Amino acid sequence: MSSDAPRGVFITFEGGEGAGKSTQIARLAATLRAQGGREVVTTREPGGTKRAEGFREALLRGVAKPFGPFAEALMFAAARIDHVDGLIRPALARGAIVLCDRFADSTRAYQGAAGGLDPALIASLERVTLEGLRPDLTLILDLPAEGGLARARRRGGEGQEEGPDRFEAEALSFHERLRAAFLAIAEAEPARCRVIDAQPGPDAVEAAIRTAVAAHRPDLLPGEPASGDRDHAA
Ligand code: Z5A
Repeated sequence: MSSDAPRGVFITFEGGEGAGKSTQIARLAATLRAQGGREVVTTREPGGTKRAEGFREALLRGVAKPFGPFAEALMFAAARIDHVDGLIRPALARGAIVLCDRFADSTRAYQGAAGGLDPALIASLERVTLEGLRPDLTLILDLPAEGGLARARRRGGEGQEEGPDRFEAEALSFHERLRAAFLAIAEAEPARCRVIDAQPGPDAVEAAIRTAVAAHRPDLLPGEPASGDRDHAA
C-alpha cells in the first residue's frame, strides 16, 4: 500500500439508510464534471473494486453476521484495503475528485456505536487499513431514522424482491443509534465533517451540499456562493 500524500480531493458521503447519498453523489458528480478540468470518480463501500464488490454481496446477505461485529468489521476492512489500494489512492494520485458512498465512518457507526464493537479496536483497524488516508470532506446526510427507512423501503419496492438487507432489517433503535453516532463523529471532527439536513426534497439537499463543498474547496465550484451555509458544522 502506498503512503504517498494524495493530490486529488477525497469526499465521502455518510448517513443512515435511505438518506439520499446515491442520489446526491450522482448530482454532485454531474455538477463537478460540468466544471471541467478535473476527473471525477464515483465509488461506494463496501465495494468499488471487483474483489470488494464480492465482499459487498456477502456482507449485505448477512454472511458475517453470525460471527459478530468484530468479524464483520474485519470483512469491511478487507474490502476497504482492496478499494483504497485498487481505486481510491490511484485516482487521488492522478488528481481526481473521488466521491465515495460510505467509508470508514460507517464502520465506526454501524459496527461500533450501533453494533457494540469497542471504539479502540475500530480505531486500530482504521489505522492499519487506511495508513493515514482520510477524507478531505465528509458530508453527513442527516434525517430521522424512520424517514430514511421509509425511503429505503420505497426504493426496495421498485424491484428488490429479496426484502430488506442485513442492515435494513435491524430494529429502529439500531438506526437511531446510527444517527446519533454520525452526529457525534461530526461533532468530534468539525474541520472534516459537515452535517446536511437530508429531510427536504432532493433539490434543496443538493443546494446545501454545493454550498458545503464550495465553502470547503472554493476552487471546485467557483460559481457557487460559499457563504451563508444552509448546512452547519456540528
Ligand atoms: N456498512 C457497514 O455496516 N459498515 C461499513 O463499514 C460500511 C457499510 C462501509 C451498505 O448498504 C450497507 O453496509 C449499509 C451500511 C453497511 N447499510 N445498509 N443497508 P447500501 O449501500 O445498500 O445501503 P445504503 O448505503 O444505506 O444506501 P441506500 O439505502 O441506497 O440509501 P442512499 O444511497 O442514502 O439513498 P438513495 O438511494 O439516494 O435514496 C433512497 C430513496 O429515497 C430513493 O428512492 C430516492 O429516490 C429517495 N430520495 C433520495 N433523496 C430524497 C429526498 N431528498 N427526498 C425524498 N426522497 C429522496
